[in-house]
Amino acid sequence: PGQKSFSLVWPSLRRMEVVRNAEILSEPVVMRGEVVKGFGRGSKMLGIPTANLPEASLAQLPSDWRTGIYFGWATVGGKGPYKMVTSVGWNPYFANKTKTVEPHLLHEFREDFYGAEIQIAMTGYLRPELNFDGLESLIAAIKEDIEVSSRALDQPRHMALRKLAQPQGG
Ligand code: ADP
Ligand code: RBF
Ligand code: MG
Repeated sequence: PGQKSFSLVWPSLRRMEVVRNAEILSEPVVMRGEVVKGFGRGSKMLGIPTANLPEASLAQLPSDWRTGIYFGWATVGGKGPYKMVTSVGWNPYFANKTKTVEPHLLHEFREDFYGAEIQIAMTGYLRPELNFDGLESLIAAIKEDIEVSSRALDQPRHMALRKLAQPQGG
């Protein structure tokens, strides 16, 4: 049973860590912009597309806003709100030179929506951006972020904040 308990214990420890940090923000941050092109790594390398916000929109972040993985709600072209999880920072795994804000929407879109107006409301914080020993670990972490965020956003106190992502600000 020694080995078996290891494989059972590790995933639950990791999960507990992330859940503990899935906290609601006392001051949610709303951002908007037109979806721009990035390096195209999201869909191609990770299988997880992210709708990058323009660099200029970073000015909408409070100056002391910490980088990391956030979650909340997003509307695109007036549709939604959809659940979303957003990476804010330099993607340490890829050592990016510029800071990006990249929301992944928990919704299947039939087509790309480059150029569309996106509005995101970051209402919760999950974890800092991390480096990983390989692409597989990064992908696994992102998938867990998506699961944890989705469950957190089902809670009434998060549902109540959906209106923050409305195009007019709500
Ligand atoms: P890029 O580096 O150009 O951002 P990605 O591989 O991250 O490329 O793909 C992002 C694009 O995929 C978005 O700009 C959007 O048009 C499209 N897309 C399709 N489905 C989604 C989704 N569920 N969440 C975010 N973007 C999506
Ligand atoms: N990149 C990292 O280098 N480290 C991370 O911890 C990390 N976490 C992410 C979590 C989520 C939910 C998402 C959507 C992206 C994350 N990324 C992270 C960014 C990822 O590297 C980036 O989206 C791709 O490189 C495509 O631009
Ligand atoms: Mg992207």
